[in-house]
Amino acid sequence: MTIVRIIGVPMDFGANRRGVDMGPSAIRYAGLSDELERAGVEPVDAGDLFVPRAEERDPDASQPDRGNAKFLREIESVCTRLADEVAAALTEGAFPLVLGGDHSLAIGSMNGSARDATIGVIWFDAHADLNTPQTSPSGNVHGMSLGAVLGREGAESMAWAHAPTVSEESIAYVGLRSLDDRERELLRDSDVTAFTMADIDDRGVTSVVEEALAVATDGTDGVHLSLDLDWLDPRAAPGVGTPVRGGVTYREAHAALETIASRNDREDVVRSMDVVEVNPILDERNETASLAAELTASAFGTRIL
Ligand code: HAR
Ligand code: MN
Ligand code: MN
Ligand code: MN
Repeated sequence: MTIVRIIGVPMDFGANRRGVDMGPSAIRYAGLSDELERAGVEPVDAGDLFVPRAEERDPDASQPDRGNAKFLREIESVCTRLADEVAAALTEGAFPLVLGGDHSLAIGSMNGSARDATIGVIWFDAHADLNTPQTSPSGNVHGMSLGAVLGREGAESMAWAHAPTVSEESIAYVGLRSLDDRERELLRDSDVTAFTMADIDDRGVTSVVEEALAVATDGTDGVHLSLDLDWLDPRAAPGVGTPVRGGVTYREAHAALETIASRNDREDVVRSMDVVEVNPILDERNETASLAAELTASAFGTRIL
């Protein structure tokens, strides 16, 4: 039976709103382990990584020459330790499931997943997270995870984040609908595959996810799945810091993750996953955290019959 090692990362250094640091505990409280057991895998909770308290840190204490990127030193420290944890889980034969926390943590999970393998990435998100400290309008590192991992121009101050075994050709976005102007240019000039909400409208979420899987598995050893809860429509997932109208519905989200599960049933392709951006302070009765737990289980194959 697949052992799923749960790694909590209570970090909000990469986001502009306090609260995502409580995500891991809200998702656990919502019954993640039970959901995973029902999906036929064995959860083992490794606890939370140590993350310093934001109140004790100065966002600009990083380095003045590092461009527009807040809490860069703190994020580097967390992501470096997370990469080690993810790589260790894989070496020991477990599936690393990372609970966030803000999406900057994906720098750590992708680096860990790609340490001894060439990986593809599927990015369920309203946002592309392709900024660099040079292009970011906000300085929030959760909007730069992929820009940094790809080592894009302008991300020199984040050289530690570059994962050479992740290439643009093996990355697929699903559900994009909010890009900064500079980010749109970066995306157009890249070899990353982007399926927007309009593609989901046209072709249906199942076929879009199948295509994303084709992109991320072609020539790779496995796939890292990154699930940002703001991918969903805010009516289904209100507890996120940067909601964008027009996202996938509750049912489309399940269908998407079930499509991943059924592909994975035939052939093990997904090797690691993160579930990020749940903000319990902004949530309604923990429903976004519950949804995060449900969708995670769907990725492992919840069955109705
Ligand atoms: N693109 C914007 C920025 O860089 C907003 C990005 C972020 N929000 C997220 N990421 N939750 O997916 O600031
Ligand atoms: Mn994101
Ligand atoms: Mn997002
Ligand atoms: Mn590279």
